[in-house]
Amino acid sequence: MEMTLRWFGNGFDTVPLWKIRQIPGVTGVITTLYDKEPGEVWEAARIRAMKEEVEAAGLHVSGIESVNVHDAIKAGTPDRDLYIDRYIETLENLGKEDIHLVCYNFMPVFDWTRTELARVRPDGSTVMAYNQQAVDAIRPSEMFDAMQKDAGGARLAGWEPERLAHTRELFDMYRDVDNEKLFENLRYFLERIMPVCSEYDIRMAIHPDDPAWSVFGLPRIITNIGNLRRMMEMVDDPHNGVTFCAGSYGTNPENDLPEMIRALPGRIHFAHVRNLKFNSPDDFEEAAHLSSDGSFDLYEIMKALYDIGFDGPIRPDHGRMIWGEQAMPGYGLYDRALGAMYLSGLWEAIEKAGRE
Ligand SMILES: [Mn+2]
Repeated sequence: MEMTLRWFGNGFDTVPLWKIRQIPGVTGVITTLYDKEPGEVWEAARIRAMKEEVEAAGLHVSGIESVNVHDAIKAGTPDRDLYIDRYIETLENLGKEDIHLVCYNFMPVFDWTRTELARVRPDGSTVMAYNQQAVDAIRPSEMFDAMQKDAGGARLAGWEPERLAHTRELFDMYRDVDNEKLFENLRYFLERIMPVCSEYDIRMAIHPDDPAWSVFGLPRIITNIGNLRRMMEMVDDPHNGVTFCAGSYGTNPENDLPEMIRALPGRIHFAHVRNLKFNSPDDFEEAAHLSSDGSFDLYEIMKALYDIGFDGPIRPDHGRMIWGEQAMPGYGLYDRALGAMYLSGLWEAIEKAGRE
């Protein structure tokens, strides 16, 4: 495995590359062109400039998170082929620049959903949290405003204001899309992009829906092992793989995380490893990575990744906001650096024990 950190790019991320370079063991970043809207082609020159900037800091681009998929593709509207052509062009440009991992998601309208971006924990740190009653009490059109207000001016990944200004139209687009239709649209998309992925050896790594159930009645399919198996089988190509995000699958306590990992050898291309703390079945908050701070056994998660021979990038995921840091919710430096060290420590111990 390679330890990495997500980086949103100069001008968007509060964390500079030189600080990431100083986290022991972190050799790469998972980055993006944050100003690109879904459906836009990523030009070769922009990709090259991003790569050169990262390499000048002594790091390398381990993968892209994310190249977002246009709603026309997810909803399967008649103009989807145009957007798939553009997606293919972006993949081609990434492949030519020697980038071989792309994370994406297939969530309609809303990306990841939280009801609080800064819940205060007993130690004074703040974290993102989710409460089902709070979601049930709000209209979808209010969700974006609530998130934006809490974000304190930060641009939230997956919550592009340009796109979400049209929440109502977006909901209309998905009116006739149920889980079956969404699966079908995903299959169509994957079948069209697999040739370019094979040509440039680009591993596509779908990110799970977060939380792992339907929100506001919208269809959601990347939620459990049964659906993942279906997705792997419907386009049976090693380039059709997953991002194993512990915090997203873990929102549903029925998902046995180590068991899921063991069921997906060769198809996990990227891992997000973090912890959640459940206060009740309907309420969870993000915790420190340390197992004892939350509800997951991070040792067992890392052990399962080790046992299946996982060799892709891992990144610590959402961190708490600690030590007075001001940053995009979930994406400060300090707690993610602690997370990276903890995960590296677990990995070292597992690896050495495995050699005995
Ligand atoms: Mn994730």
